[in-house]
Amino acid sequence: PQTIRLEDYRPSDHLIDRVDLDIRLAPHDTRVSATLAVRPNPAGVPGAPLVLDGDELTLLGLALDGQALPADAFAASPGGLTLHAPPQRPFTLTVETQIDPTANTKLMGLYRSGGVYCTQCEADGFRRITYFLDRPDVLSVYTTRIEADREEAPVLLGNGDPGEAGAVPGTGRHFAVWHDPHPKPAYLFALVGGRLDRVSAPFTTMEGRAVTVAVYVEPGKGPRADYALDAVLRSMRWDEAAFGRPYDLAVFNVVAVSDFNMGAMENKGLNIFNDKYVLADPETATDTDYANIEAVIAHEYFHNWSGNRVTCRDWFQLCLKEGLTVFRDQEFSSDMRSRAVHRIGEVRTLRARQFPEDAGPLAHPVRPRAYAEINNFYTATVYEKGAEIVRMIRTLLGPAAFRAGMDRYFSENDGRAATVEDFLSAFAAESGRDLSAFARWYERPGTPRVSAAGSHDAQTGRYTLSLRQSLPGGDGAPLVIPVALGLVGAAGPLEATCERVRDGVFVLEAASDTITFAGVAEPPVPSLFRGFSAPVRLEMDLGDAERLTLLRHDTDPFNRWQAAQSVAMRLILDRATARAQEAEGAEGAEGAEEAGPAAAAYAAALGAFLDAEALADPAFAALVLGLPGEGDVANEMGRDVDPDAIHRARQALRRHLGRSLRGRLDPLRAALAPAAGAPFSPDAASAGRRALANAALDLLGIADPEAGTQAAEAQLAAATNMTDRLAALSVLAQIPGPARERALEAFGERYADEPLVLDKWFALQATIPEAGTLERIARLRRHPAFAMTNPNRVRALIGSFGLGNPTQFARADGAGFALLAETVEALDRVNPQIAAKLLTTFGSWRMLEPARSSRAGEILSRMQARPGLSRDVTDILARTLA
Ligand code: B3K
Ligand code: ZN
Repeated sequence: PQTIRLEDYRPSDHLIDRVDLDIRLAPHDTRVSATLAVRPNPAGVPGAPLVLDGDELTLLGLALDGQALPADAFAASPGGLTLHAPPQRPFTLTVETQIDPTANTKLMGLYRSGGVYCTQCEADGFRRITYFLDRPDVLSVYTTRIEADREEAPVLLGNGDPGEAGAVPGTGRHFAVWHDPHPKPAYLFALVGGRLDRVSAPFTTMEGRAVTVAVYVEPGKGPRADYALDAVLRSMRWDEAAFGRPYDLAVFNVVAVSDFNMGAMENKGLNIFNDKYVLADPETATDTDYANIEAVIAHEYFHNWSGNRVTCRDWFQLCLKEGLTVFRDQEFSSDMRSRAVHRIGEVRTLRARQFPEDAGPLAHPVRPRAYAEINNFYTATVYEKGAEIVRMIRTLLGPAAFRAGMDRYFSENDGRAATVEDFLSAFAAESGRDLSAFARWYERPGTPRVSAAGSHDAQTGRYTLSLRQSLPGGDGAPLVIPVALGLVGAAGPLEATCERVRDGVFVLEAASDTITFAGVAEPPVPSLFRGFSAPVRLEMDLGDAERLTLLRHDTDPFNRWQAAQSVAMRLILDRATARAQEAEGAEGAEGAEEAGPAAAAYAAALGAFLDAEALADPAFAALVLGLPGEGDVANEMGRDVDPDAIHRARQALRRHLGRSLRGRLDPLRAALAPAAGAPFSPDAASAGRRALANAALDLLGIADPEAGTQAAEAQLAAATNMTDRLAALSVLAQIPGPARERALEAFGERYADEPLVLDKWFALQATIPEAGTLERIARLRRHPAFAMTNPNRVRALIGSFGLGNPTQFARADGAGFALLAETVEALDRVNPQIAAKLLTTFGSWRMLEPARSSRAGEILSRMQARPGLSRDVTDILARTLA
């Protein structure tokens, strides 16, 4: 495939100021008539041909200023339309195309989901609707007339504000016209037609504009849309208060569909969502689902400014809208919930998804320099690391200059397609700082390492801290790294001074640097990267006792949590590497799992922590109790990874922790139980209590499987909400035996008609870390609810296996890799985008020990030899194997 490079960017030779669309929906024969107001771009090449993008289109008619074009004036194929010598003045081009939305299983362009017509145009789906300059720097004002059968599609929605609507006399059809006054790139175009229920609410903006907010869902599911509707209203208010950004149309519509390639899409005034991120009620949604709905609703809404009003010049600038909008939705969720708890969640996601990406063959800069298939760059790096960059700007500049920079960025670029340079220059202008060295964050792939060493001089009361940065494989100029830090003593935080630390932040700009604190009477424990102030790996030789001091006394909740994680990580690593060295087969007798004094000290510290604080902040306590994931441990090892050894080591530590805390678990669960008859509330405090109670149940399950089974069965029977029900089922799923099979079967039957709940059930079974799971997955693939055409089902069953079941995915016999590869190959013929995404589960294959990695390599190479793979899969394969 052809490589597209940032350095080759040049403006379009033509612009399209207005687009008038007339779309007549029909299941197989949809007709699209597009009238384009085209003019030469003064910044382009004069006299250049007009080259319109297309993808699987059938051209039915073409006219220039109302006159049919002679055959030799143009060239057309399903993949494009070229006018060899277009007029060098403004002109109108009318193009008629035919498309088949029912046959569109790629879910890009116009397609049908459960009978509902809907669209997905980002990144390049609009060219599957009509021939167009399908690039984000061509902005047009759209008017769309949608026509459909009145029975089949009583609801017709488009971008912008509604206009004329009515019947098409004598046909059983009707139409609606939508006009969007805000110029936008084609990727923000959308329409919806179908039979849908609606919930709505009024909103008045800070400017006094009256807005009607509505959420559309499958018939009968209206009540499940209330939470999402409320989340829209809260997002609108928050963006006004936090960023001064009001909404700008008379309506804001959200539509939930069941077949969707990603989470949701920010089309102007008409956000289209995967129904997983809209539908919620206590019976079917977990606390995590509620939190995700709130976050995704906010994210798409916030794009109205960061993405739509200010869009991207080209796809290399994707982080400009995505990283920024993730930052904005993280801030929103932090304000709605607990900031500390949310921050820990953000970092867990970053480490679980972005760090491995950055350490493997798919690593790329936050602003990539080249791509073969842009849809493969909607990655954790662009999104999550992109958000961390924005967060660092705020840390470096402080909240006031940050806000001023944001205001300037929005006002300078409103209605424009901007670049990362435009973004940085707004902050430079407001703060008077030179951000050119900081800009390296956008260019360098890989996770930087910062190593730290400290020494205390009791005589002078000085503490010296040396920091050194390095980027794997990189020898370029250093990065600008904000290090939020403080010192902690045996009995609490220390008041120490260092003139190079401002507002608690030292900025590491050189490859290495040393700072000195005065007034340090006792040997301190440094608390570095508070709040995870930069996306780096910190290497520091702290002892467990020092880390446990941080857990106890640090003022920074993130580093308190981090301290417990670091101790657990070292314990797991030590055991996993010792195990890996012992000739294998030693699925240790219980005796071999005897914990040493270090594990005992860790468990004792967590016990004391629970006694002191569990009930004061249950959500935080639940996080402190959690061990690093198996993937985190693998990533920390970096090479020669044996997932079985990691799994055993982690399980052993969990078991030890559970047994040590055993006496506390039942009382804790009892203390956290809601009052009988109390109504369910998805708020953060209630969710936190459930999280801690379920963490206790989980420890009970591993410490004492018999008691755990009983408690989980009881919880399953009594649960009044999906959070508690699924948590109980997850505990049972980890304990082989008839109780597990009974519970799984009953759950599957109970929710047979609830696809989103069945997804949880598929995912849970796919992640059981046992050899029998492969057989289970083969069975579930034949389940009537499973379908390759539905991305949620595929992600639930196969994606969860690849991402969440390291021992079985990376089985030594290669059977797990083979399962993934077969699915990717089959799926590639249906939906290449999802196939490519699934294939990225192989991203860390080179980290595995030689036997496993050579199996993975063989399977990937075999796939590469197959003819007819999509560009999406070909691109991921080539990079994964490179
Ligand atoms: N902007 C969309 C993602 C589009 C993905 C295209 N392959 C959703 C979001 O990030 O808000
Ligand atoms: Zn986004």
